[in-house]
Amino acid sequence: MTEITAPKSSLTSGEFTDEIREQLKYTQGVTPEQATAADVYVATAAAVRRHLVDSWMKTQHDMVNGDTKAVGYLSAEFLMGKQLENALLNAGLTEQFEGAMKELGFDTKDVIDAEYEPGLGNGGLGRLAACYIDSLASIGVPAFGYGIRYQYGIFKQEFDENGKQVETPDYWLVNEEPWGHVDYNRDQRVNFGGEVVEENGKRVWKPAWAVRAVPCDYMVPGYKSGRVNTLRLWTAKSYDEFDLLTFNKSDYLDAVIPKVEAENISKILYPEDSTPQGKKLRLEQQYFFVSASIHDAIRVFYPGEKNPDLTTLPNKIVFQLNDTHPVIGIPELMRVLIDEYGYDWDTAWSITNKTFNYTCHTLLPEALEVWPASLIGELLPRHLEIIKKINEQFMAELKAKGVADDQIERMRIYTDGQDASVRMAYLATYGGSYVNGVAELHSELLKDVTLKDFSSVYPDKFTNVTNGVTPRRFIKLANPRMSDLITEGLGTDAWLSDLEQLKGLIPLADDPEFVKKFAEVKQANKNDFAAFAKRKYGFDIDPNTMFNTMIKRLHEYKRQALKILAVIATYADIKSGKVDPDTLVPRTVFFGAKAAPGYYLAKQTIQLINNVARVINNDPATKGKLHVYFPWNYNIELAQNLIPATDLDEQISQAGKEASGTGNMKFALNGALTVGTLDGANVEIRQRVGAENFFLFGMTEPEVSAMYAKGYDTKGLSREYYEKDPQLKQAIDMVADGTFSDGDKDTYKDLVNDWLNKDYFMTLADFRAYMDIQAEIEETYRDPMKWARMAVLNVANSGYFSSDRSIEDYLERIWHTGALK
Ligand code: B1H
Repeated sequence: MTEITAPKSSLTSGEFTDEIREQLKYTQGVTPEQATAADVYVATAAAVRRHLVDSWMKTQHDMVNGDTKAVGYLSAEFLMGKQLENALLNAGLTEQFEGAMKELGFDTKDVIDAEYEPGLGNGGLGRLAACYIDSLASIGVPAFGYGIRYQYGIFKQEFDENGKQVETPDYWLVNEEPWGHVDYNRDQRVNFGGEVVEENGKRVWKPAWAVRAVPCDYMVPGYKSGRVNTLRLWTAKSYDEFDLLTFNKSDYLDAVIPKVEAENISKILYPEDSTPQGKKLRLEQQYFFVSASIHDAIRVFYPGEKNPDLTTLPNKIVFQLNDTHPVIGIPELMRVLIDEYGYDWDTAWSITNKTFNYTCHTLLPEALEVWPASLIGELLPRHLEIIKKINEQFMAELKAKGVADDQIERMRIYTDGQDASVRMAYLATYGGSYVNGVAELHSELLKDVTLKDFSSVYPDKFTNVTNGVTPRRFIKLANPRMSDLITEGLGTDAWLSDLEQLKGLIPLADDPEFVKKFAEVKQANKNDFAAFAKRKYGFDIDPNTMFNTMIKRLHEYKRQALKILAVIATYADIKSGKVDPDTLVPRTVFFGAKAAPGYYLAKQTIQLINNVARVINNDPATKGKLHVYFPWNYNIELAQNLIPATDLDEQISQAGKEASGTGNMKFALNGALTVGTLDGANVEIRQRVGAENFFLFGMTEPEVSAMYAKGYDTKGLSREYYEKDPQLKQAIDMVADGTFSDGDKDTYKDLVNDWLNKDYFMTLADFRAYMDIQAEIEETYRDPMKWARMAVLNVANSGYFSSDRSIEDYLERIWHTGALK
């Protein structure tokens, strides 16, 4: 074994060029003269991988042979983004790459662009998983990310001529994908269906069909840690390939069906964010990757052992359940221990309980997965038996603790009766050691509302870990200019692995020279973004306007509707002459958002935004004063380009609905100011950057609750706001009267109807406060040095929101492990 090495700075550009040439020749089969940027990308990726292999092997060796417990992060989503630049950074090869591209005559941008972005996640939850595996490797904690290698990631979003969202498949594997290594020799068998029979007094599962889980391994290099972990994503393959060869000619098409069905399991990512669909295929996906991963961990940690002592499993690995999606892992580990390794129930329970922990990412009741017992019984009959037994044990335990009968009834994991079902969040809470929310407010609400019955019985299980983001991708790579300025200001680049060091910038907020440079960086980023948007979308953006951005999934609770109504209101004021456009701060409003394909009101909101953009951008009355752009297909690349160019970030969800948010952290760390509600991690951001450097508005969570109690959504109270506020009324009337639908009054009728009669997320009730804070924002923006100073203070005080800190919190509060020695 070679020693762990810090990133190799000793390699010269010339040597790296030779390595790339060699890959071009022996792998791609092209000369440097024939090579395209795509060839060079693949060759460079292969060359970088080679530099990581020794550290990867050493990390695995140390993990298996040492006594540092590993982390298994079980997640249905890993939204990784493009890999090349990040791998170069973490391997310490960025400069060599730049030199090599010069030598080979390629633009680094073209080569980086040649990579197809893998979209194996929906949004925040998937991106958080990606940030966490980066931080685990950077801190040096041995870890596996376990998930699914979907063939189709999150859909590609386009807009049709009416501004409607159109979804097209994201076949990210069209071209060579140089990062993953398919390991056919480390496959796992995953069984489904069939029945459970009694044999020699034992329950024995006789499955009806099986799928072959084949791992594809991705190296996860730590930043300057010399450690490289593994992201293991499973692909479903059929065992029936062989039968195809013996097919009866007339049955050829039928002969292929089992293969197609088996391979469907890893075919596509469900594009639902927050509202899971209780579909059979989805449960198959969940069980598929979780079962394969658990067996894989046993294989890794007890190599070659026929009768491993699995009572030591909790000392070898701790599994983190990323939301309810992998919770079937709890009955699966029970089954493996009892049926496959012969442990008794109590021993198996003790092992399982110590091995799992659960992170909840939501407060929306509809987002907590509940599976029909009939479906679990059909696909996983043995698991259903185990779940029922867990439920019985649980209820007996509650009874013994003196919990009241009605509370016990409410807490059932398995609900009896006709519509018998299994509540995965309850199973996870009882079956694991710890439950955490993802921001302080969220964790409090989890304890006090969503899982109140559980926290009253098991208060010590509950904890908080506030989310974080990786500064390597979201500061260093996304914002190189600001990174250089920070390094210059602090006199070191050590902040990249210890983000609290940004505090050292606080005194520089009072240094006009530094603040001026900071403002110049923002301006340069805005110029860059305008050029990028011209190239990529054909937009003509004026970089000398305020860049005001709202990028996130389209969901009613996030309230894109509030933002667009405010834009419409301002537009109306200009049109009616109520406001002289020359008195306004010129502003460019950006939206980026995908809607779940079946989410009707969200899709109508997208259509409305697109048409407001069309009307406003073509109206001479607002030219140079107010513009709206909606770049389609919001993804990690767009985030990396737009966040560093943004002046004002929108985090305007209804209080009590956004579990944390992570975009809010990325913006604050890139020197954008936030306009936001007291929701999710906004609360903690504001606490840290200072109330005077944050634009707060809107109802608080208790005010929202009181408003529901008054019957806001059930008694149609939103209409009062509409009637009483002429500016709001005018904005809604314009949507209704066809201003943004070529005169057609029906286009947005369901949206308007919802606003006026239900408005569950209280957009109308918060409208006035939102308009008022905009006036304050404008006044502040008119003083560029003041704004830039506030932005510096946002950066300086946001170091807490590094995912390295989140991981340290998980290590201390939940995982009880640490870095490899
Ligand atoms: C979050 C999800 C989610 N919470 C179901 N819940 C999904 C739920 O495929 N599904 O069915 C997919 C995703 N995602 C987000 O997690 C929260 O809304 C954010 O507030 C939070 O920042 C993020 C990471 O914790």
